[in-house]
Amino acid sequence: MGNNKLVGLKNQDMVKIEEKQGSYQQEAIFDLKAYLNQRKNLMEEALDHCLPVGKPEKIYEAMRYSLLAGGKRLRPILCLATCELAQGTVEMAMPTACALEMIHTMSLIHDDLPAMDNDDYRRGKLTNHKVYGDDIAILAGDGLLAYAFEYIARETKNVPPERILEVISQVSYASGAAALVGGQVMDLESEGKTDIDAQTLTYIHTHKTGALLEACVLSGAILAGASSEDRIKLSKYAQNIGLAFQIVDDILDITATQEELGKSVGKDLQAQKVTYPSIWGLEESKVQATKLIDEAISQLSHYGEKAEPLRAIAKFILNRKH
Ligand code: GRG
Repeated sequence: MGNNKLVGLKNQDMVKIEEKQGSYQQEAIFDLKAYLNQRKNLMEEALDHCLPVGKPEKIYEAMRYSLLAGGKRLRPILCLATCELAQGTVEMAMPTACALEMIHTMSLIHDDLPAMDNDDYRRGKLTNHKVYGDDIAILAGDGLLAYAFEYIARETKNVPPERILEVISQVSYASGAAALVGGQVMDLESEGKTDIDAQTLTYIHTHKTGALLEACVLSGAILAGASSEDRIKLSKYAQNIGLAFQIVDDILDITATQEELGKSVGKDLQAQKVTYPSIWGLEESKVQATKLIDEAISQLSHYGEKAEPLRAIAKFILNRKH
């Protein structure tokens, strides 16, 4: 997405987009709240069960500390919702959903370390290294990453083995140097540089944030045996919500409070980091996020009612306050 698309928006367009955000907000509050609450509770229970305390206790406690620290559980919820949309069941997708949250959590633990973003708070609690020390925090992340794949391989039931293998391949790709890790490296290398353009920023975020969100959607589809046509549509849905998610994240870093986010705010400005709002401004960033959500939802047009959860999640991503 280049800057050229962003210039020349008429006031009328802005008004329409704001009206749309408002109507998304109204629709979303009604159906989505109950759905997300129910799914979040389901995930909390599954996550609590998936990682019992073993020996040495300290490492399991550190892993559980961050895994069970709350969070929106958006990634596993996306995996379950996509599996159901593609005629699969919650049971088929649950081990993968738990594994995706383990990988997301490990990336947060490592991201918060002094060698990376150096944060004291995450999900409203002290960060892992603040409680357990840098050494155990690194190992808690490593433990969660390894266990995620063990858990998919060992616990997925009633799914043909070739689909499980494909999911493992997809999720490991999304976690590695070609995606999540690579995006983080580019992000670290961009720090302190003021000449980062929107294209580079988009590279960082499609890799650092978008790839795992896409793997959540795709793995649900793969487990259910979705056709390649469906997978293409669902991938496009995921890519659009992934980028919108990050634009909203950048906006919230400026507009939300520490209490709302459960982590330090204003970090991007403090670090003079290039973000979407720093390139486009706040209003234009909202316009762009809205367009991406519209595009995501348009990919679901011929799934009818069945796709309501994925539509609602897309709207939630746009309107979230944390
Ligand atoms: C995965 C092998 C491997 C290494 C990790 C540290 C690192 C490499 C990557 C950093 C990735 C990172 C922290 C990306 C930011 C993604 C993001 C916007 C997180 C916030 O997600 P939310 O809002 O958080 O869904 P909750 O707490 O609700 O789950």
